[in-house]
Amino acid sequence: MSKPPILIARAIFPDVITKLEEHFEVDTNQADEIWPKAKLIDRLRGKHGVFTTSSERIDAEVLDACPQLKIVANMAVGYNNFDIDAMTARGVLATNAPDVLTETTADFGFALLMATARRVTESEHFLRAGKWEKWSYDMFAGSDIHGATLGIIGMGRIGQGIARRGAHGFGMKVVYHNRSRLDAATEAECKASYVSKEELLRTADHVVLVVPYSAASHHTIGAAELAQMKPTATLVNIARGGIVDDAALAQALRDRRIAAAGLDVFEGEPKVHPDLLTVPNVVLTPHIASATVPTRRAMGHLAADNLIGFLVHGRPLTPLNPAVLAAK
Ligand code: 8YV
Repeated sequence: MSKPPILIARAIFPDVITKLEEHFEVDTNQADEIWPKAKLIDRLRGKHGVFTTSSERIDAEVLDACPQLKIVANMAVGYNNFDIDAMTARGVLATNAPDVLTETTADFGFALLMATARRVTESEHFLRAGKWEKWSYDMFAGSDIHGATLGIIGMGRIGQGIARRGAHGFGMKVVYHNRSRLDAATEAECKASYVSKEELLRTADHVVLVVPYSAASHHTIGAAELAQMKPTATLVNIARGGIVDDAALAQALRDRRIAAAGLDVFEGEPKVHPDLLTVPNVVLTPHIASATVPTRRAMGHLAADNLIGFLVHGRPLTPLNPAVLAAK
């Protein structure tokens, strides 16, 4: 029997490709070219499944051009690159890659928070530029992490990981805001208290954003919210570009409306708002929160296992639109 054809839309670990080749006729983009939509459609025609990253947008136009497509497996927990309704309407299954990246991403959230609050990159640039001539009492004096109030917006698995690190590791007071309140046991485990968004912005010393991107979460932080924060506060975004109004943030950083920001994601990335590149009090990283070798490998294998689970055995591991399965 011939193997079903699939596409791997971006470069990935060779062992993930090998695993998929056992079950499928595999077309790859191992050169890791950034395909325009027309090229993606061209390569996707006739394929039964596709392995995507969050850079590939799968919408109604793509789906209509590729009617053989049965499953889109994202190597990412976030799936705002998918039009889920369009997939469900056409009976196409969507899967993501949750859980395997939770702790790694929470680690990075903390790394970015600490680098931001303690001005790590700003001071390194100063040193590398040969400007370090003497010690002085206020040189790169930042703000404390231990004992401070940590405000987390978006208290899913990664948000909870950041809360646990803050509360248990650094003795922080943790407050959170989320669409729904956590159960009492989870709140106790994270030592986190539920507050309104306004109270969080007003009281937190450090605000970390871990909310999924949607029309409802677009510009969760804009000029009005930045104005509510303490002038000594830091803001960290490891969620998605578009959660923060980057132009408003650059202005707030320039005006010292808030002390500093740490950003791993950007509106329109990989382009970065030019004003963010010129303000000194921001730490910028290129969307690497999940980037450890074991975690990226686990994400790749989970996406592959979803393709195999569904197309070979009829049982995907982490479906996003299970209504498609029920309709089969
Ligand atoms: C990925 C991410 O690196 O999982 C997510 O949602 O943003 C990152 O972990 C990236 O999206 C690759 O698909």
